[in-house]
Amino acid sequence: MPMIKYLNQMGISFPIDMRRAMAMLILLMLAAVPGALSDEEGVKYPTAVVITDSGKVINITDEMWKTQIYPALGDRDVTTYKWLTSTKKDYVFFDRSIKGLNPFGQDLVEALSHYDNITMVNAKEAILSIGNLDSDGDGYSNIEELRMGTLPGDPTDTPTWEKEDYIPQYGIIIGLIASVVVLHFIFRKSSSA
Ligand SMILES: [Ca+2]
Repeated sequence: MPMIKYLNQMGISFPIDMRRAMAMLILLMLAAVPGALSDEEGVKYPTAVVITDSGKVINITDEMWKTQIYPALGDRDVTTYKWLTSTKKDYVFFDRSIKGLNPFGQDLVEALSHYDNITMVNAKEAILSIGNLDSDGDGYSNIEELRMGTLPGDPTDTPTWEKEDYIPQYGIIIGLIASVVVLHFIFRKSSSA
């Protein structure tokens, strides 16, 4: 209970019922925050198999997704949108269950088959080479979506949806901070009265 402890350290005392109510409020809000804040560190990306034009078979492993392909999304030539810290980054190439490739991921793997190995530079070129395609068929090209922060492999995520995706996350955090500030002043006032 770091919040409560912090408030108590500030020398605020208040009736036990108020304390309980406040604890409930903070618990409810903290319960809602992890989904918005966590980086989902444990995600393991599925292996995709590529047969290159020269007949070589390459397994794109979790490690290769993370060390060669995802970093290409951080290249300014591709996009300046901060995909690598986005909560949606796992769904750039994969379906919502992260078990298989979405249409954009499939097009990328197809584009990668023209290279003899998977490097960050090749991944960047491959992403740019399918930039003008509209892999998910939602009317926005892949590169437009990558630049506007929507998923190029998910037709339900288009630039018009963008705002709805952000407001809930920040709303929770702003709400949490605001309620702590307000409670602080209420209790300081009541304890000095
Ligand atoms: Ca699209």
